[in-house]
Amino acid sequence: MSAVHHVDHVIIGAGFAGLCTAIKLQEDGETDFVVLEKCSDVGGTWRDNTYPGATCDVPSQLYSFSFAPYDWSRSYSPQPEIQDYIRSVAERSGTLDRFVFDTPAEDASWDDATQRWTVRTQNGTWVSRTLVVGAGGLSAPRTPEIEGIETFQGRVFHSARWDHDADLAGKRVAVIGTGASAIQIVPELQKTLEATGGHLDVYQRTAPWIIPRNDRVYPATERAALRRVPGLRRLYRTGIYWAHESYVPAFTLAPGLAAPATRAATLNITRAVKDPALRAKVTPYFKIGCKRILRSNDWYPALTADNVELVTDPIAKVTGNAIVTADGTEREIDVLVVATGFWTTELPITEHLTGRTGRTLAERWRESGMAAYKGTTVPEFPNLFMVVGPNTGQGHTSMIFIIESQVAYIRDALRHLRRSGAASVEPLPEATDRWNRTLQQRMRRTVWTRGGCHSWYLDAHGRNTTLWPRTTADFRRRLASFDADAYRVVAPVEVAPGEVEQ
Ligand code: N01
Repeated sequence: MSAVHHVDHVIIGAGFAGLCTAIKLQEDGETDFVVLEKCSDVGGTWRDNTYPGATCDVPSQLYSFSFAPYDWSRSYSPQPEIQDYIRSVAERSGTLDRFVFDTPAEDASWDDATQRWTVRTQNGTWVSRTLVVGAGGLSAPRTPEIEGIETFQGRVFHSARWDHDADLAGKRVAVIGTGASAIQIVPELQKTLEATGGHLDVYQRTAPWIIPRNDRVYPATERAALRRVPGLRRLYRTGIYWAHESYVPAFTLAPGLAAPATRAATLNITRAVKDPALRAKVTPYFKIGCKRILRSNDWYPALTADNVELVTDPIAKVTGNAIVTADGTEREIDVLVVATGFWTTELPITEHLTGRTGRTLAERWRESGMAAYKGTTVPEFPNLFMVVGPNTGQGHTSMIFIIESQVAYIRDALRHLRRSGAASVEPLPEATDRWNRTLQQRMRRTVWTRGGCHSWYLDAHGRNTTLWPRTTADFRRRLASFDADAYRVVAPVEVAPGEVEQ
C-alpha cells in the first residue's frame, strides 16, 4: 500500500505559478506544504517548450518575479535563459526540498467529513487542508483531429513536445499551424533545411497579425547599469509594464485605437512579401487583437524562401507519407510538426478534481461553462485555489503579474483561515455569478468577441472564458485582499482525536 502523507497544503505544478505559491507560503511561515510535479524539473511550460526558436514574446524584463529580478541578456530572451531563471529562483528559495518530481496528481477529492483534500499519485497519497492548482492554462498539447494522422509513418510531434532526436537534415518537413509557436519554429526550420537541402511546407488555416519584434542584445554597459544603479531596473520594468498596459483599451473598449498596430503589421507584410499572391495569403481577414498579436521579424522572410511553401488549402487527410489538401494535391513529407496549440477552455486536470458534492470540476464546467470567482476559487470546491484560472489570461503582457496577484489573494485567504479558526472557505454561488456576469458583459465590447475571428480564447459556445477584460493593475486591485463576505466560511467539524492529524 502506498504511503499517506499529511500536510497543510498541496500545490500541483512546479511552473511559475506553483513556484511562486511555494515561495510566498514559506515567507508566511506556512512551511508544511508539498509541490507535486509531473515531470523531473521545475519550469512548467518553459521546461516543456524546447522547440527551435522558443523565445518569450513579452519583454524579458516582465518575465521575472517582482521579488527576484534577473540580469537578462536581451529584450526577448530565449527559452533556455528563462528556464535557467526559473531553476535559479527555485534553488535560491530554499523550498526545493518539498518538491516531489515525477509525481503527477492522478486525482484529488474533497471530503466534507474530514474537511481535507486527498490527492492521489502513483508515489503516494497526500491529505491536505488546501489544494493550490498551478497546472497552467497552456500546458496540455492539443493535437489536430485530421483523418489518417495516426497512420503517418514518419516522425510526428507537437511543438510543445519537440523531438530532439528527429533528424531533420535534408528532410521534407510539414508544420501545421501559424500561431505564436509556429511563427518562432518556422524561421529556424527554414534555415536548418536550407543548409541541408531540405524542404518545408507550412499549413496555414488562419493568417495571424504579426508586428515587428524589437529584439536586441543588452550591451554590457546597460546590463551593468541595471545591476548597479539603485532603482534603475525597477524603473525600467515599470516603464515596460505601463507601456504594455496602455494597449488594453484597444482590446477592450475601442478597437479603433489599434490602428497604429494594424499599420505596423501591414507594413511588416508589404516590406517582406513582394509577391501579390503570397501577400494576399498572409493578410489576415479579422481585426488586429482578435487573436493574439504575434511578434516576429523573420516569419515573412522565411515564407518567401525558395525551400518553403505556404499551403492555405484546407487539409483533407494525412496518409502514411503525405498530407493531402482539399484540392487533391498530395505533398510528401518525412516529418510532421503539429503546432496546433493547447486545451485552453476544457482543462484536462479538471476531470480529476472532485468537490464536496461528488461532481468533478469538469462536470460542473460542462454544465455552466468554465468560470471561477476572481479566477481563483469555485463554489462546491472548498479550499481549492487555482492560479491562472478562468479569465485570468493575457494577450498583451506577462502572466507573472497575474500569478503574483493571485498568490497574494490566496495568502490573504489563508491568513483569514488562521485568524478566524475556520476550516474552509468556498465562494458563494451569487458572488461567483455576479463576478462572471459583469465580466461577460464587459467581454461583449472586446475585440476578442467582435473582431471577426475564432480563437482559443473562446469556448464551444463562443464565450471568452480565458482572458481578463481589463488592465492587470485592475485585476491586482480587485484581488488585493480576501473578501470573506463573498464566501461560505465553514467551522471545523468535531473530529475524534487522531482521526485527521497523525
Ligand atoms: O497555439 P495557437 P500556439 N488544422 O492555438 C492551427 C502562448 N505562447 O502554440 O488560427 C489546421 O495560437 C491554428 O489555426 P487557427 C501564447 O499565449 C507564448 O502557437 O485556429 N490548423 C493556429 O494557427 C499563444 O497564444 C509564447 O485557424 C490547425 C495554430 O494551429 C499560445 O501559447 C510562445 C488545426 C495553433 O495556434 C498558443 O500558441 C508560444 C487543424 N486541425 C506560445 N488546429 C511566448 O513567447 C489548430 N490549427 C510567451
